[in-house]
Amino acid sequence: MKIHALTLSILMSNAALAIDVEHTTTPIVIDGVAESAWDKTTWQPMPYLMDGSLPNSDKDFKGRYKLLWDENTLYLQADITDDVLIDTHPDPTEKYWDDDALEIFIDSDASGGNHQFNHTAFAYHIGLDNQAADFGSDKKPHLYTEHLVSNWKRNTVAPYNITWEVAIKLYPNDYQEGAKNTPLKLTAKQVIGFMLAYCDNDGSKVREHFMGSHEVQPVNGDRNRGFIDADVFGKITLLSRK
Ligand SMILES: [Ca+2]
Ligand SMILES: [Ca+2]
Ligand SMILES: [Ca+2]
Ligand SMILES: [Ca+2]
Repeated sequence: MKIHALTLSILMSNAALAIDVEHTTTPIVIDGVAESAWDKTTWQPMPYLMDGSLPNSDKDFKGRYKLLWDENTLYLQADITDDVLIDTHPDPTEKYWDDDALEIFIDSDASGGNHQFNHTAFAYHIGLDNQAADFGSDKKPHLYTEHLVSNWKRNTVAPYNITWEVAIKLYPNDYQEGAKNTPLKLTAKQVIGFMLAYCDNDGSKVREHFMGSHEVQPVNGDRNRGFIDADVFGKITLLSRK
């Protein structure tokens, strides 16, 4: 019976991962404070270990998130519990994955495939300084902070969780490095590749926990595939306008 219950819970969690995203008629203010427009959406979990060790969810790390959309923007609210906030690399393009970072994976047309050194998909590593880094076509890290607006606030009461809001613009598959690129208009029924993760370091030399919203199948034991392969992202569907 125990195995059946476990199997059922895995099936249910995977079914819940095909996420429908509600439209918002009110733009979200990116200030790290959740406004009432968020109330109509449900929380999605981030329970999957992709690298490092599994954290204690009481205070070391726990995360969940919500999504909304309008014509120009995909909105994300993450609710993050993390006992130690750390940013030991002041250069936002240096080892950003070893600082605390919210990592948003976006594949605007769900094309999938290898995106490590191209922009058919993005892996935005947003540091505590709200800068967003990813690899460019020259195989070096670059900032793509202009693609989004990010802001977070830490709650003043235990467990001192963080409300982290991000407004993201989406770009087409033919995004050109260093050129003027026009963000996509979002439309109802659009299907987008999406995954969310958090890099948690609390003082170690390297990242301690890398937790994500989707279960990644390991390749040679490695589940840290999202920054390379958009096939491991989940999918979200934009619901009709209100
Ligand atoms: Ca807000
Ligand atoms: Ca932690
Ligand atoms: Ca794509
Ligand atoms: Ca941390």
